[in-house]
Amino acid sequence: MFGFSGDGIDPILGALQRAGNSPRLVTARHEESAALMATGYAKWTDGLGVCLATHGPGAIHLLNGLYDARLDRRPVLAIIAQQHRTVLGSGYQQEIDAATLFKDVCASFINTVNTAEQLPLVLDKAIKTALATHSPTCVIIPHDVQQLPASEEPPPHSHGYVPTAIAFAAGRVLPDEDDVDAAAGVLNDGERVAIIIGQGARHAAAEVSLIADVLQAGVAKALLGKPVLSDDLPCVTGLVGHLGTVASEFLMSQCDTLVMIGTNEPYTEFLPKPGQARAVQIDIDPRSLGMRYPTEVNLVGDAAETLRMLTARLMSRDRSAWRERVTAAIDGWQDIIERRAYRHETPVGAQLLVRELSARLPDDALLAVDVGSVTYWYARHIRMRASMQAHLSSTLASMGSALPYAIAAKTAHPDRLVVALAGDGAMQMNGINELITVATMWPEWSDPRLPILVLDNGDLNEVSWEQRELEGDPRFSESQRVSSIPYADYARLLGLDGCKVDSADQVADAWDCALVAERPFVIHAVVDPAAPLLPPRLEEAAQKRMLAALEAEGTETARRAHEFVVDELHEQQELLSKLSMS
Ligand SMILES: Cc1ncc(C[n+]2csc(CCOP(=O)(O)OP(=O)(O)O)c2C)c(N)n1
Ligand SMILES: [Mg+2]
Repeated sequence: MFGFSGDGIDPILGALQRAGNSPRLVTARHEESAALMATGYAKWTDGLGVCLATHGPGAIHLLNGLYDARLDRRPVLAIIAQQHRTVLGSGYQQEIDAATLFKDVCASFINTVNTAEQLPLVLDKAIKTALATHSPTCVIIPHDVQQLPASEEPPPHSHGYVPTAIAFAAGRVLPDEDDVDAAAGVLNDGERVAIIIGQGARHAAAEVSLIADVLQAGVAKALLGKPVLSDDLPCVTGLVGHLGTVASEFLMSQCDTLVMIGTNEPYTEFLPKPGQARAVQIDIDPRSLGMRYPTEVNLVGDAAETLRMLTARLMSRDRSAWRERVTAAIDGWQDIIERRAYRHETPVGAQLLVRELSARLPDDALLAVDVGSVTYWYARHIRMRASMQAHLSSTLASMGSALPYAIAAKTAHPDRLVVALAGDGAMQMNGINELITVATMWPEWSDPRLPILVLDNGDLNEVSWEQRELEGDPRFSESQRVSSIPYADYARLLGLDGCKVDSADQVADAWDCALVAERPFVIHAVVDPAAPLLPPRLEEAAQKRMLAALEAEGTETARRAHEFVVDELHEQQELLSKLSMS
């Protein structure tokens, strides 16, 4: 349970203390972080996350982390307090209408407990609903209800009482056989098959890899699907979307058949053009089917089981020429990003830091990633493999996920290496506060290593690039500037370790130190804000907007950025042209 104290939950905290802090309460510095930790914990464990907050301001602070769970579809239970029932409606201190406030984020279940007998049934329902709907739920417990003695006995077997059980079962969801036949028909007809996977494929890596081989298909990943499949597989083109790869862009723009597995990828402009590909979609939730592409056959089912049914119906056919083109696209893209990583010297290229990390990560590492330019570098340069896992706030894309997610990872797996990747803006938003939580907790971790990379580009860089690309505006310094603070020195003040990196030749040593340090280690990397966050395909009008905006800025950084943009657009276009002629 991740939470933060307040008098509204004092009876619960007292009960936890009497129970020897079991279930365990981990205290964050801010309720938003606690809720992000609960969401992160749900992701790392593929189970339930729980957060706890007091009434009024504490409860309000939870909202963003709960929306993270809702948008990324994870089960989280929020337990919040309410003032004493005797004062509700009076406009009492810290009295808010919590049920109304949480109604949207916890739409699947929210209830106020009014008697001690009601508590078990409300908790059971809240937890089962969270697990069944992969969404956050909320239990509100007024202060005076928390103070009531809990009954040791089951409820009486009489009218007005409901006995419940803790047990939860999810069952199997399988598609209709006829639908699977129809899907197999589409795939058997396809010559150039593309697969896109999301987090819904997370228990189906072997099945995805097998069907990709049978179909000689390329596999692209949505951001949430990145940890699902090893980047070392020869069919994997990398991510799709604005932060995706040119190899995925080739795959999506040239395929004649599309298989979507457990994904709600929002950037549909990077999928095939509607009408270009015949499409089959697999999702466990029928509400998601046909919601991102005009699909021809929709299969409701568990990804692994559905893929097994589907693969058994496929005919073998020579599609090796297509697979060779996909492989050439992957190779071409790898050359491009390698060059990009080594292009910047001083300031250092953030890509170099992430790439050098990737080469050093053990197979069971856990990566907690933030929202910002680092998301691009994680997407493009980290090679997921074996039992590595990585999580971030993807659909809500809330800044400030890295540190809370890292703490949740260490809480779930104190024996594994966890690495956090964050921007300077995210670090100043909540990261430096949660570094205090890290400083409190690390001595109890059996593997105390937690390298934290802070990309100090002095900028809210991702948005600066969005200002240029989407609005054609020059970077607005007043809204974008981030002051540099000594992150590594601050870490050392807290009893952690750290170092500052401001040239390319220090990068390897920094990682080598951080990865063997006997305590959490902050790498304060002063990085180049001029590295462009280019999508794999950029329309000509947007290219012009972006370049004009950079010209209008008139700074040395903008001049360098302009040069990089021209060069990188050219190399992307060159690769795409070469591939489409092959
Ligand atoms: C809570 C929140 N506020 C604002 C944004 C909009 N936003 C997306 S990325 C970004 C910049 C992040 O800056 P930083 O952490 O320094 O990373 P950088 O892109 O500079 O590497 C902002 C402001 C957001 N996604 N979440
Ligand atoms: Mg920044």
